[in-house]
Amino acid sequence: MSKALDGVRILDFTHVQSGPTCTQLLAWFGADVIKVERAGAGDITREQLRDIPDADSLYFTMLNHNKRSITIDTKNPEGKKVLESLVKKCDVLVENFAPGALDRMGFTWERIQELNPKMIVASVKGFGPGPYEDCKVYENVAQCAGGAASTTGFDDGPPVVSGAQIGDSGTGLHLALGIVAALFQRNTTGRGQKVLAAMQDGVLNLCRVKLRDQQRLERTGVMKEYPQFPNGTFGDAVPRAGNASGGGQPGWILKCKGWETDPNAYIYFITQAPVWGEICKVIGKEEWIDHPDYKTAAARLPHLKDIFAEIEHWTMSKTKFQVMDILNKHDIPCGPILSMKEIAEDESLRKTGTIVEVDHPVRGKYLTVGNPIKLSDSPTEVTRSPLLGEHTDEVMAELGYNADQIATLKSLGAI
Ligand code: CAO
Repeated sequence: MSKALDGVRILDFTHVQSGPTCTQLLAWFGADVIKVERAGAGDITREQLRDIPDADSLYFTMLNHNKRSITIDTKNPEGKKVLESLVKKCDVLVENFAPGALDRMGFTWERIQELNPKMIVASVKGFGPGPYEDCKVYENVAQCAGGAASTTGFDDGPPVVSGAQIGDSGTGLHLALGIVAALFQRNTTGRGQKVLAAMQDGVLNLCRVKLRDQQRLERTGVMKEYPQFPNGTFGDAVPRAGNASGGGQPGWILKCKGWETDPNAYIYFITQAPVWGEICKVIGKEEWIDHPDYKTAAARLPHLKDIFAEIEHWTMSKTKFQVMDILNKHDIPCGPILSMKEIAEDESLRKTGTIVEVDHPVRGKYLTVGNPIKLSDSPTEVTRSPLLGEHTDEVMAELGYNADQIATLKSLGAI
């Protein structure tokens, strides 16, 4: 079956996590992704957090599926020429070097335009133009600068970063959308363009509801669904809200049977207004259905702590999966706190291709997260990440170099 991005060639100059997430998605949609790495070393993540000596790390393999790898020393004059040939042949150059690195290599936007006016140049940077534009940035820096850390955690504790890699993988996802949009626009303009996704911007985009709350707070001085209401105090900035829901239906994480020994025996429980009566019946508090303190969503807001405590009495008598089964029969929204172990063993996620087992010639079998975006006419087949330089000869031949030329360039250390 054909793929959505068949025929699109990506010059993948990405490393670590943010850029590789983006190009992996493009590869899954069918683009030919040619990853350029430095000979001998390659993407630094190949050797980071290794669990098997001398095998590419899971960090690398899980972010670089379906790609080809070519080694080029882009600071070597002959290597630069090879890179120029690739620029002429590809549709998109994706990079997430530190600010200015591509220019220092001699590949300014103007030079790339000279070589290939249709080329789209897509970049992840830590910050957009402004005081921090020259800074190097990693995941948690972006979570802090994008508003996620100040709004995550409990109000009596310090800011907290999330395990979800919203700065790196989140920005890679934003960049992928920008690239596809630029490819679409190129169909009518015939021109390439620059695509920039700054990690601070990407995180802030995902924290949109907190900027909403900042403005609500400034107008009203209080947010009734926050745990600070009614007995705590609000300052002048959005406080950390613990496990409160970010939406209009109050929610909290509640203990389930076994919580004393199992750190994940919890469930997220949402007191959705339309099913309030059902909630009262399930937990055995029918008297709350018409009680003036509990009857309406507005009346319940000052009593949320007591309400969740009462619901928790009930959830603690059952496992999180029993709670899930019972609540779903009543259309009460809830979600078990699943550990990575439980997710890795989840049969239904394997059936949909969201969890995939991949075989690798050096490390053997491992699990990865497959494409979370499913296209009915462009199914994803996850193939293993390339070994360093595995496709150098193949790509060089496609660029028109013969075997002698390839051997000469290797002897010069250019590829
Ligand atoms: N041949 C020769 N040189 C190469 C090369 C190749 N194939 N590939 C890369 N290089 C060079 C670059 O030209 C650059 O050299 P100069 O500094 O002399 O110009 C150098 O390698 C490394 O680039 P870098 O500064 O990007 O790498 P770093 O490890 O010091 O920094 C990071 C890493 C992630 C902090 C930085 O790249 C960055 O801020 N990127 C943008 C934001 C981002 O994506 N962050 C998320 C990373 S995922 O957690």
